[in-house]
Amino acid sequence: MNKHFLPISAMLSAMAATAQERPLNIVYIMCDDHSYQTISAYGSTVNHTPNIDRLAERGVRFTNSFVANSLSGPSRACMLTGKHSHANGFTDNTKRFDGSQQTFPKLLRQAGYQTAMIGKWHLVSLPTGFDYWDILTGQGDYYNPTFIRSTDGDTDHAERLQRHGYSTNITTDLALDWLSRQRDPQKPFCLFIHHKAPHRTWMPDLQDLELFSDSTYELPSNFYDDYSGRRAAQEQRMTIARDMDLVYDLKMADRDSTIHSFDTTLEQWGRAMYTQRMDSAQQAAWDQHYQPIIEKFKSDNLQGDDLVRWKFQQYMRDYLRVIHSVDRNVGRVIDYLKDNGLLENTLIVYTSDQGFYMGEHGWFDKRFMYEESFRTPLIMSLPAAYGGKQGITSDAMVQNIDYAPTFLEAAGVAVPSDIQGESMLSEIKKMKASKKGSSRDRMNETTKAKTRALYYHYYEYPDEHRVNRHFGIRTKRYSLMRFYGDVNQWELYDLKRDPQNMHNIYGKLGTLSLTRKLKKQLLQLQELYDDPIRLTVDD
Ligand code: SGN
Ligand code: CA
Repeated sequence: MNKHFLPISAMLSAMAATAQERPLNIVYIMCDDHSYQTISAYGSTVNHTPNIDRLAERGVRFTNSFVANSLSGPSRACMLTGKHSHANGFTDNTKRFDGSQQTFPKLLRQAGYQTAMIGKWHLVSLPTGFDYWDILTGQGDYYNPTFIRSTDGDTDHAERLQRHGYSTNITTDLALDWLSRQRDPQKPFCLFIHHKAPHRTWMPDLQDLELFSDSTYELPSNFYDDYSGRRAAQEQRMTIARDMDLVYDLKMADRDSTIHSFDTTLEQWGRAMYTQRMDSAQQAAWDQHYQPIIEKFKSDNLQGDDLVRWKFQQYMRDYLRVIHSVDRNVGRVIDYLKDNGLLENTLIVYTSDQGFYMGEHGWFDKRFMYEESFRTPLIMSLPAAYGGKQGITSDAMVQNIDYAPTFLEAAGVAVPSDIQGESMLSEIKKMKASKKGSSRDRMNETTKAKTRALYYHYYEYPDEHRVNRHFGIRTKRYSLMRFYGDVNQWELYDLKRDPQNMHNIYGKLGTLSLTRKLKKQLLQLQELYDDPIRLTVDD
């Protein structure tokens, strides 16, 4: 039969078959410290992120997405290896990643993928498993940042170079340049775009400085948390009131140095940060925005709670400006893929290395197994031809150790048995699976992901914000955590009644059998994952 006379349904299925045969590309966009509270697809009340929302409209938004260890380096190591921190060795930011170990980019590369890593890396050792890498040094700088690049993936060929401009724009420029000019178009690819933004000290792009200047933000309802019943929370050093610095964090680097930090080193760093890296034009634009704020701040001479409230507003404005630039750059990536015919065979992921406090408990930073920092935004947009569904929300319990097996399965690469995470692909293809499988299969698949308990272990203490070490288990309804080291304490939360982790009910009347059950499950997870640090059940 002449193909022009094929019925439309047959033509559509032929098109789908062709798309299925094209290997799937992966674009993995990860920010540093982006809170789900500041993404409109996640119900933000303070800003709009139309481009991140575009991804949610095209894919699956996970509402129960968590990390395994709420800190940058550890999170990245979990993501690369699909293993918890004790298993991949990168337990805190002082460690050095052992790049000789198995990672999913290496496995994809062996299977014929081209791999590239651009932006914040933060694993101390240089990247392995990539054909191209162009990484920010350390935490990276917002302005005129220094990169280390290897155009063939070989560390011996690495070169340092400083680039002019704003980090989020440059990282995106490099990613688009790699896509358009440097990759081999015959091969499928996996591209990491890792932004420094919106990490402390939340420095906006010059073009966004005037945004939100007139906005004021409501304090979270638990901003004045007194941390009663939670000793580790009493010990931390990450409050907006006490630990967020006027010069260093909030940019009140006045010319005559009358505004002081609570710490002289921090003040010196702050003053240097806002002068030394910028060129004269950048500096002038920066000063034009901040100097009047500095002058007003001085003349207002705020004290006590008025000062704390001012700090919160200033923090929010800068953070949201930085997010505005992230969102714009996510839009550039989506547009590029669309304009170049890549949207229909590319899995696009948007996430952060952990969540972040936007004043909840009076805090900035992360680390705790409390909700805002344990959770992380996660959106996965898989093209329809690969079974992806649009505009879906999944409440399955997922964690960043699950990304590696998900990407491997999506690429048709076998998942090694030592990977500890579980593929989320069936959640991403949920509707398709439910049409195909029997109702029993469907139940099993859904129940497992939905009722799964997650394991958490945080190690970095006392630096830098004095959050005690802790591990714990998170079921759909409860969080049980055990702080150890200087503070030895159990905490238990019923998240249905107490979603903000305000009331530690450990040891309270009526919680004994629940606690026993959760401790047993926690121990089972520690055994399953082979964590050498364990508790005894009656500990
Ligand atoms: C830096 C920050 C800390 C932050 C850590 C870890 N201080 O040390 O506030 O908690 O990074 O963040 S700063 O003075 O250097 O800004 S992480 O996301 O990279 O793990
Ligand atoms: Ca981070």
